[in-house]
Amino acid sequence: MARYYEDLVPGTGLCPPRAAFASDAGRLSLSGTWLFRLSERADAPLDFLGPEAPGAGFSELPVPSHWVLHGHGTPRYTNTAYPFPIDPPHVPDDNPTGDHRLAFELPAGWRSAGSVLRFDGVDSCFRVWLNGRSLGTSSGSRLPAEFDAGEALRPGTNVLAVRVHRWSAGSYLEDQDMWWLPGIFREVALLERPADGVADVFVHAGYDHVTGRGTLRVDARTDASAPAVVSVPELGIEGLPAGREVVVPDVDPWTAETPRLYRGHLTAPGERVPLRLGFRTVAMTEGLLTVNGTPLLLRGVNRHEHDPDHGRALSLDTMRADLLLMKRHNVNAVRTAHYPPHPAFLDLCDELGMWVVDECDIETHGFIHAEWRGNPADDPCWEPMLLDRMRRMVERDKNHPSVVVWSLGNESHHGRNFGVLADWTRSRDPERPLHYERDRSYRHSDFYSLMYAPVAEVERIGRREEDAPPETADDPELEARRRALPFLLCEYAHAMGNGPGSLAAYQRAFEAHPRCQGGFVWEWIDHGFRRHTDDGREYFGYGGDFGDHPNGGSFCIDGLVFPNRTPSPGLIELGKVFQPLALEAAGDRLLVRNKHAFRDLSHLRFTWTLEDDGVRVADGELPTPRLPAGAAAEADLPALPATAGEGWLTVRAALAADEPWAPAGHEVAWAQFRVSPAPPVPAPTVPAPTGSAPTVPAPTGSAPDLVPRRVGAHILLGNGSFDPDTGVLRALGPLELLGPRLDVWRAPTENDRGMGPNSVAKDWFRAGLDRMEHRTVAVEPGGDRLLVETRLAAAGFERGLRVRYTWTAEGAALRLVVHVVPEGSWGDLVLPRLGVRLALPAAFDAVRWFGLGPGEAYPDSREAARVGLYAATVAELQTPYVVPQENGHRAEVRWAELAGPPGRLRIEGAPHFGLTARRWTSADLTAARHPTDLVPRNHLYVNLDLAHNGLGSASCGPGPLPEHLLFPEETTFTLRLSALPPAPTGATVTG
Ligand code: IPT
Repeated sequence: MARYYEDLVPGTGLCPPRAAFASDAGRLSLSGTWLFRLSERADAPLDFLGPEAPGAGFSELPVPSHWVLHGHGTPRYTNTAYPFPIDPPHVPDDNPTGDHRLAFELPAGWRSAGSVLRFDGVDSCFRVWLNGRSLGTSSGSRLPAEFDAGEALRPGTNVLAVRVHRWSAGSYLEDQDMWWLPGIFREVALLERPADGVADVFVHAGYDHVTGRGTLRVDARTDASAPAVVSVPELGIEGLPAGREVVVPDVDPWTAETPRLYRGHLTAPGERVPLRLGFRTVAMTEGLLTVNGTPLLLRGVNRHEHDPDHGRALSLDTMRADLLLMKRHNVNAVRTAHYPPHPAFLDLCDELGMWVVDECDIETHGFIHAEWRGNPADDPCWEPMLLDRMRRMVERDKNHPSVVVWSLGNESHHGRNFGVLADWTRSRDPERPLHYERDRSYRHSDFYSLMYAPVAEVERIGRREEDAPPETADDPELEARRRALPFLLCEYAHAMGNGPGSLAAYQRAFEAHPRCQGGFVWEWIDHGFRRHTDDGREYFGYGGDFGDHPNGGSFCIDGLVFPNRTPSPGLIELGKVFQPLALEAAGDRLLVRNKHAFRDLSHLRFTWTLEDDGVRVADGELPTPRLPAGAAAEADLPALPATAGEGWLTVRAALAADEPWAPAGHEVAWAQFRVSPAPPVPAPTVPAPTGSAPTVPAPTGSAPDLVPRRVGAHILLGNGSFDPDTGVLRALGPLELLGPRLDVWRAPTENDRGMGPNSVAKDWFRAGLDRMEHRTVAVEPGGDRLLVETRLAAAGFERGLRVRYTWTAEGAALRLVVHVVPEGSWGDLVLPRLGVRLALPAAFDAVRWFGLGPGEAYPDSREAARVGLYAATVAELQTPYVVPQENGHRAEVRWAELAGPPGRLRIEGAPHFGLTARRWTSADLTAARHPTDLVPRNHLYVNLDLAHNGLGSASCGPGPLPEHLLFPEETTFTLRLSALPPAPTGATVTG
C-alpha cells in the first residue's frame, strides 16, 4: 500500500457506482465533530485506527470541512499551474495528510451485513479503516465512494479512521481553476442495506409532445427474491414491475420552466425508495437540442461550489440560495463547472427548474505547461481512472430530470480516453447528449462548443459560416458532422470585477440564430475567502493572500455574485438581458413577445407607471397578454396624461402568485419607454425641473456680476471664484470646491487589465494616462466669459489633450463648456474615460440624481439601468468589488445634487453626463489590492464624464465591441453648476 495515492487506479475495495437515492433503510449520518491531525507527509504513524485514544497531535475538526479553512495549513489557488511538479503520477514527498477519526455508536438493531460507508466527497485521495480493518482507498474528489462495511462493523462503539492526502495521482485530473481544498468536504454516512433491498435504480420517464403521453420505466438492480414494483398514485400506477414500461396518457411534462415532479415509490420486499419523476424527453432534433420537442435557449451560468467561509463544503441553504438567486435573475441553465456538484444541488434543480449540464471531475489543464506531453486524456494508463469518474457521475446523477447533458470534463485537451468515456456513456445512457469543448474535432461531442468567442464569431457560427477548425479541415465527413451540430458557448462573458460588457450583444446573437442555443457566463461566484484586517475590517482574500505560491492572484474573483452572494452589477445586467419577455412600444401599442420555451404568461401580472422627470404621476394595470410560449402579440397601452418634463413609461411583468423560487410581485421583466420629448438642448437655463428643489437666487442677495473681473487674488464671475493662475474654480457661492479639470484616468478594471497581450491597461500605463500633467496655457477673462486654456499630457510624450474651458455666468449658475482637442499622434490608443474631476469638502455625502440608476452603468453594461430620480450616500454609490477598480458610475445623469453642510452643488448636463463620487482618487483606487486599503481622504472626488471606454470581457475573452471604444477625438461638452441651499426634507425618489 506504499504510496497508493500515486497508483493509476480509482481506488480499492469500492462498491460499484450507483444512483444517489434516499430510502427507508437506516442511514446514520457521521457528520459532526471528528478528531483530526495534520502531518506534512503521507507516512505519519497509523496510530489512530484502534479503539485506544489516538496518538498525540489530534484536535477537533468539523466534518464535512476543508482542514485548510480551520487553521491547519493554507488554501492554495492556482488557475492552470499544478501546485506540484508535473511528474505524473507522482506527487512530492511533502504531501499534507489529514488523519480523521470518529468513534460512533451503532444504533441498536442495525443490520450490519452489507452495510455501506458512503463518502460524498473527499479531496483528493483517502484510505479508510473501520475498527482497525482497512476497507479500501478512493480518489475522485467530487464523486461518491462507497465501501462495504458489514464485516468490520460491530455493535456498540465503532472507530472510523480516514487518512486523506492532499496530493495524489487524482490531483492531475483535478486542475480546475479554483482553490485546492483538501478534506472530507461532503457528508459521510453509514447506510443499512436491507436483505431484499434495492441496489440501484434508473428511472426512464419520457414525454411525447405530440400525443401528450408519458412513458415510464424504472429499471432496478436488486438483490431481492421478488421483483421490485413501482407505484405513482397520482398517475394511478400501482404494482408496475421494475423494468416494464407503461404509457401514461396526459401527463404534465417536466421542464425547467414548469418543473412538474410526480412522487412515487419503488418497492422491493426489503426496501422502499422514494422516486421523483419528471417526464421529459431530451433529443437532438434537426441539429438542435430539444426537450419535449422544443429547442432550448440556454441562459446559463457556470457554477463552482464556493462559500467564503467553508469553501466547497456547502450547506443546503447555500445551494438553495444560489438557485433562488439564479431563478430570480432569469438564469435557466447551469453548467456544473467543472465537476459534479453536491447531489442535493441537483435535487433542488429538479424541484425549482433548471437545465443542467453535469460535468465530470476531469481537468488536466496544467499539462499545457508541458505542451500537453503526458496528458492523461491521451494515455491508456489513465483510462481506468478517467472512465471511473465518468461512470460515477452518470450513475450517481442519472435520475435527475434537470440533467439534460453530460459533459466529459473541462480543458483537458484531447485524446483517446475521451472516446472511451463517450462510448461508455452513450451505451449506458443513450437518452442524453454529450458535451466536450476542447477536442476541436468534436467527434465525442453532440455540440459545437467554444469559450469566449467574440460576438461576430458567434454570428458567423449562427449562419454556419465559421472556418473549419484545423482538426476537421482535412476530414470532410467529420467536418460535415461538426458543422451540423448546434452551438453552445460553454463559457463566455468573463465576469471578473467590473463587467462583463456586451451581454446584450451576445443575447441578440443567440436569439437571432437558432443554431446558437445559448451559453454559460463565466462564472457564478467570486471565490474569495472572508478575512479580517488586524483592526477587524472584513475583506475577501484571493490567490497569494495566504502566502500561497505559485498562485493565480485574483483570477478566481470572476463571478456574478460577490463571495458573500451579494449580486454584483453584472448579475443585475444579466437578469435584464436574460428576461424571458421582449417588450417594445410602438405608438400606443405594446409589442409583447413571450420568450419562454414552454410557459405562457398567465403567471405574470403586468403593470405600468408613468413618471414625469422621475416623479410618478400615473400608474395602472395592463391585461396579461394571452400568449403561449414563443408567441408575440400587440396590446393596448393606456392613454397617458401629458408630462411637463421627461415622461417615461415603465411596463413591468411580475409574478402574480408565489412561485417556489420567488414571492408574488417579483419582477421578471420590464421595459422603459420615453413618451414625451427631450428637454431643450443645450442644458436648461430655467430653474430646476419638476421634482427637484427650486434653484435659488444668488446668496449675496444682489444680482451676481455676470462679467469676469479680478478682485484681489481671485477672478470672480457670477457666484464663482477662480484661481487667477490656473483658472480653476475654487468656490461657488458658499461652496468650496476645486476643479473641474479634465481627467481621463479610471482605475483599470480587471477587464481593462486583460489577459496577456489583451490588456488595454498596459497600454494606458505605458502611455502615462495615469500620470497626466496639467499646464495652464492662458487664463483670460474677457467680455462676459472666462476662458481657460490648458494642456494635459504625460511625461515623456509629445501627444496631449488641449483643453479650453469657457465659463459664463447664468444668474446664480455657472455654465462651463469644455472643448477638447487631441494633439500629436494617439495611434489606436483608447482613453479610459473622458471627463472632468472636481473635489468637494469631505462633509458632502448625500447625492440625488435624475438619470440612469439605481446601480452603476457603463456603455456596454447598461441594460439594467432605468431613468429615474434616485438618492444615495457616497458609500452607497461604491460597488464593493473584491479587487478595487473603477466602479459606481451612474450614467446619463441629467442633473445631480451633492449635499454638504453649506448647501448643495447642483450639476446639470447638456444633455447629460456620467457621475462618480468617491472619498478617494482614481489613483488610490488603482493602487489598492483590497477595499480595506482605501482610506477616505479629506475630499469628495466627483467625476463628471462625457464618456467611458466600454467594459468588455478581456480578462479572458474579447474587449469591448468597436462601438464602445473611446478614441480621443475633438469633443465639446457642457455642464452647468449652481449652489443651492440645503435640501428641503421629504424629497421623493424613484429608486
Ligand atoms: C477557462 C476555464 O475553463 C475556466 O475554468 C476558467 O479558468 C476560465 O477559463 C477563466 O476564468 S479556460 C481559458 C483558457 C479559456
